[in-house]
Amino acid sequence: DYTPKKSDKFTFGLWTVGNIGRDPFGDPVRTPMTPEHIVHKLSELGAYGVNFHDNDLVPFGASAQERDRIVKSFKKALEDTGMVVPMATTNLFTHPIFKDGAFTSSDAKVRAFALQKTMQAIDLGAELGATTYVFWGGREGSETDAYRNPVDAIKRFREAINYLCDYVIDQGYNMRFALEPKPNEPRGDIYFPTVGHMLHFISTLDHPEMVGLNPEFAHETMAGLNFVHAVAEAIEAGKLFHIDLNDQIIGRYDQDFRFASENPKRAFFLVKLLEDSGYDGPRHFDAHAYRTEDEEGVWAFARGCMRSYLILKEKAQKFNKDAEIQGLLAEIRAEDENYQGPSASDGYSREHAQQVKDYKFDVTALSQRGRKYEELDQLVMELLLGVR
Ligand code: GLT
Ligand code: MN
Ligand code: MN
Ligand code: MN
Repeated sequence: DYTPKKSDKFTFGLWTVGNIGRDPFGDPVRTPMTPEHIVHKLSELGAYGVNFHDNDLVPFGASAQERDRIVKSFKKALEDTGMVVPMATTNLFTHPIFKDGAFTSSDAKVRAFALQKTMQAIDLGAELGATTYVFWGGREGSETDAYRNPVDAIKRFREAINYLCDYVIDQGYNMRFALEPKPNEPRGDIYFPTVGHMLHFISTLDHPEMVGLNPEFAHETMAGLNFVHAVAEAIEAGKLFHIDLNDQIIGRYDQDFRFASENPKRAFFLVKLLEDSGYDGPRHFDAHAYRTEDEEGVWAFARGCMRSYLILKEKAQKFNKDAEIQGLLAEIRAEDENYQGPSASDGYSREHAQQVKDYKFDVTALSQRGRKYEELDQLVMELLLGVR
């Protein structure tokens, strides 16, 4: 049975199930729910935790007393349900002050305000137990490069992240940063558009060990990229600190569909990669219900995200146990494994290089060998389509 358990570590953002269905062409279609109500409902559905932007919880400009009252009531909902807050983040995109960016804004006062807002939000996250802090720079970009040199934007973003790492260290918080790339929307182009761009950027920071990735399925997909490969690169670099799961059609606007609703095959390879890799962080759904839905539809959406993950996880286990699939894989790998000649994994030496240069390859035979991937992929499809 596919009923989620806390141990599955499914999480949702307050802004995801809380999405009221506003879009660029239309007004909200759902009434806002309180954070406490969301926590209770998600817990009933089997979720493990909830994430938030500072302003999902505490409205922009709230007084200190108001903040404390809100946090107290939210903490009570967490205590009553056993729900946790694994991740928190800052809203650096809704308020008009961020129209030209936050950490990369061309206005020094706006950049300093973004630091102030983020440190306050980090304090809030730490108070509620968050150990991962996400940076999604939705407004860090441009529609025209006529004004700001993009090299300056990169330097400013680095200064801000370095500064905030020092802040976390100085406060003694148990917290790591996870940077979330996106190619565009809401800006025409966003700086650091993909996982690969972010990985390099991280290697230039003062505390690279504190900073990793929060890749999102929809974001690489919008750019026409293979999300599974992007996640693999993050995993291999030891940088998969968090993950945003949803679905998306290539080339469209930012859809944030229910997980696995659009491309279940890609979702399957993702779940398989996550499960096989031993990733043990939260499985966070950064998605929202169709605008056609009422509150009941929102919970159907949330249930669907978790259920599809568990179904695909079971499929991944079946893939690993299926005798025909494993037999075919073994057959495909046999020649590779039986190769006795010199290879790159031996490491370089002048003598070894000479051996490689002298080695006689049967180029014709190697070129003519079929890979049997059609057969293998069809087995995967039949597994997914439920006839295996
Ligand atoms: C926003 C965005 C997401 C980010 C969230 C965190 S906010 O919904 O589309 O991808 O993860 O800031
Ligand atoms: Mn997103
Ligand atoms: Mn996201
Ligand atoms: Mn999205």
